[in-house]
Amino acid sequence: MSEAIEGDRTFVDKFPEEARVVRAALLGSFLALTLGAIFGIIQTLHRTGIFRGIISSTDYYTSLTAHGVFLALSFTTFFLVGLFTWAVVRSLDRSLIDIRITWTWYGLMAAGMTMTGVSILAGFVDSIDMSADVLFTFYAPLQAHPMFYAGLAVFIVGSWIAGADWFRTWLAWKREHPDERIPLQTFMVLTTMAMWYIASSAVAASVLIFLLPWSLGLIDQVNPTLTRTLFWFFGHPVVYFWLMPAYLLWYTVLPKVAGGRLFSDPLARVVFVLFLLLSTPVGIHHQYLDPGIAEGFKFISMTNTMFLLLPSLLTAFTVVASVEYGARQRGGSGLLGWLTDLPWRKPEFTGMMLAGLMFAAGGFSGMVNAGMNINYMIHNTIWVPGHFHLTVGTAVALTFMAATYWLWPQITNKPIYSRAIGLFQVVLWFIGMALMSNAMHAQGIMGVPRRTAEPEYSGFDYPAMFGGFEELNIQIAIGGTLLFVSTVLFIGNLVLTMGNPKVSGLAEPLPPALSGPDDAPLALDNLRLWVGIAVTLVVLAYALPLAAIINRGGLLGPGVGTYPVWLAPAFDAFANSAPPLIDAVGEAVEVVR
Ligand code: HAS
Ligand code: CU
Repeated sequence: MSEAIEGDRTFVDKFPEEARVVRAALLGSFLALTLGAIFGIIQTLHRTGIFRGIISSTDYYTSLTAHGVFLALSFTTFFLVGLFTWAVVRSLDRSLIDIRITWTWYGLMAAGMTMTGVSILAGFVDSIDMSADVLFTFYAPLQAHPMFYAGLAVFIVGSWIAGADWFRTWLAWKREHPDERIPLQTFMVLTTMAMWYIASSAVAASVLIFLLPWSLGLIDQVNPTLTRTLFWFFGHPVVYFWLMPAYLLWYTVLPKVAGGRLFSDPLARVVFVLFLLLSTPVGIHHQYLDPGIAEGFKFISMTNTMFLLLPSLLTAFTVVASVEYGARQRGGSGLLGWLTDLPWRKPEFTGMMLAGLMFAAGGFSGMVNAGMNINYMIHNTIWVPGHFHLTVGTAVALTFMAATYWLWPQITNKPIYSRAIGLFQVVLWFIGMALMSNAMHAQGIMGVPRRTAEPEYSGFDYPAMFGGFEELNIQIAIGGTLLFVSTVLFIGNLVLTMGNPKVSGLAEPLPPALSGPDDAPLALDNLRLWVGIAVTLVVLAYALPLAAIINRGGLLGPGVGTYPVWLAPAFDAFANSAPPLIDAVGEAVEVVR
């Protein structure tokens, strides 16, 4: 087969088996997106007081948990596993080792998320004795039905096997290509997964050792500070687990879509290594207001967080430089004039660019969060949801949706039903989020709490800042509604795309970087070295705080022995029988004398 024809083959032509897995993962992701969006519109109308007729305020937490788990955990992760499978197979140009293993992890993840989802949704049905209103952060003292935790455990194990699948495929490739550098997309997948193994170990421990046995009644109580700390050990790096696939797309797909090439492959590798090193030893920045952790540990976490800004600032530079290169290739000129020479009519391009622009704002609100003293002002206010709707809700979600317009045809051979609707949809997301998130930030500064069904309090007026409470509520509701409409358009467009006939000629090969992998020092590809340093940093950041928490509050909370409750009767029987036994022995000794 000639090279030209080879280049014309899409991913699904070359790897039909893998394409099926990628499609299944993306469909799982979009199902979660649909469910999450429904709870989103319910909430936005409920908490702003525009319409409170769909759920009662007591069901608000069931809805909020469903919204968070379906969108933040499920939509993101299913998209990630689909994208990573595509990226590894595409960049290694090689099939996965054993597709049965691939389907196994997919099945585990789907089964786990179904269990978790069912346990949450059951909370709406009074006749079923099951609920999991623990929000997407699920730490104690909130307690869920055991099925919630069991589902999460199965889901996480599935993701671990997925990582192993990609690592093994890379190792097999390495044996076939001993002298070659790790292709960039595979490098990004491997560093992300190495970070994921480190981060998720803590939440797996928390679920399996504490939360699940506690919810099953095997242990009586847990140490809440400990489960919170283990959660945030995972809860911060998980945000980069969502972001890194978006970065993979910004680095490797966006420049191509812009008509250019990636500016620097080595710099991209540096960014992913920095994420591997620095994502985990910072989780305590979510706990600045937790009383059980010493200020010094919080300060260390803040310092590490400020270093963690670096990879994103590097990304802003590299990605914009690559896009500018594309514009200049198309004849763009001038200091900013090149911006007009970009393909703004392409939904994949405009969507990813708007996602990047929003992330610049989300990054700045992240810097505010990260400052220990300013954090006291915004913590637990609706500012924080404002922040993460810019980051995970736009930088990540909008990038995933935009990239779908580019990726879907290559894994199905079907052109998108309407690219014009796609363009409208991504712009609508941007406008909706700009309204909603800006108003959330403003309300947060007024002190409006997050995670509250009815944040208006009788006899209390929030101080007017950049607009009154009511006015900002309306902005939130309009923004939230536009986001819902945007999601409906995205899903509708995709469903109609599925009805399109298959065509040929949809292949979009990715060009090599301007400065390629050979310009990068070999040490960058030494994954063992980076994992070693990452683990060391985590130990340095967490060993002392965890030891202090356990020392003060015990493994299972203050005043509780470290044995399971079901053993307690045996211990009691033993303790009660001991004194009479000792007496009896004493008497017997007397008698013998
Ligand atoms: Fe965050 C809370 C600090 C990034 C998600 N964050 C959260 C929560 C979530 C979340 C979900 O320190 C709430 C958890 C909960 O329920 O309680 N966050 C940061 C910092 C960063 C950051 C310092 N967060 C993220 C990302 C997320 C995410 C990414 C998801 C994907 N965050 C915090 C802190 C809290 C927090 C505290 C706790 C708050 C509290 O008190 O509860 C940084 O990583 C941000 C760095 C980013 C930048 C921006 C660089 C700009 C770029 C744009 C390039 C432009 C392009 C387009 C490509 C420095 C890369 C150009 C376009 C043209 C037209 C030219
Ligand atoms: Cu964080």
